[in-house]
Amino acid sequence: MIRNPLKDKERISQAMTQPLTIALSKGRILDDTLPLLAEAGIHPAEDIKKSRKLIFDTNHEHIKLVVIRATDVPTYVEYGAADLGVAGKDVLMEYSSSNLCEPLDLNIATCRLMTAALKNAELPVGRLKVATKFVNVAKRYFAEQGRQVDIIKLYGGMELAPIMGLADLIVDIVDTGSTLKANGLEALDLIAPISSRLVASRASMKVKHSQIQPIIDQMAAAVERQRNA
Ligand code: PRT
Ligand code: MG
Repeated sequence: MIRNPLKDKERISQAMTQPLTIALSKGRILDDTLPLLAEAGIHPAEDIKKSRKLIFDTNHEHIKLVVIRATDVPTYVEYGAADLGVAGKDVLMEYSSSNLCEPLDLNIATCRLMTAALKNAELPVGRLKVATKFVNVAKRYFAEQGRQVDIIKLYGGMELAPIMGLADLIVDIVDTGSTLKANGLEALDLIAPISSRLVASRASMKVKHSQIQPIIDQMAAAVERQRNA
């Protein structure tokens, strides 16, 4: 199909009456998000990756982008400070709010949320010590498994915890597995496959439906084109 970027812009602009803010996760998700936004006809007014600004105008008068920490995206969206956001499913599972919905799987920044332990470790039969930054996800997961656990909250470098005897298991993101391997750990169980999602609040999906839906549609088409590329 031959694409006409001007048409995308018109389609989105026509529906625009009120300001609309999209919250993007900085870091690795951003690299994959910008091409999708561009395919949907939304272009930042300046190079986000070269700027220290946190808020950006776009080629659409009414659309602004804010670039924030991945874990802050659901908060901005839930409280209506942003209308749409892009965040990893891991972050959304951990945040877990019934006020949020995920209108689109962007199929980017894919990885897996897994348990891992020292290679060939014998895990205790009783209570397990689990180190993770995904405290809520881990609590839910082990409760479903009927396992008694003590969750130890860490902010990074989870792989170190079993090595230092701080924990029996970790719950962390695995992509290629090379970080685990380099630290003598092995992945055990899959908790969830992860990709980044478009996220909106249920309230703003209602109130700004005519503005948000064309953006979702354009991005869905861009995701589909990438899938088939
Ligand atoms: O870094 P900061 O604390 O600011 O935030 P963040 O770590 O949340 O941001 P960022 O940019 O590192 O990751 C944002 C999102 O990217 C995550 O929420 C996931 O949805 C997604 N993602 C995709 C990943 C990975 N792949 C990934 N490989 N997030 C993290 N990793 C890390 C992982 O934590 C582990 O340390 O990479 C390592 C594992 O990779 P392999 O290839 O060695 O297995
Ligand atoms: Mg990181």
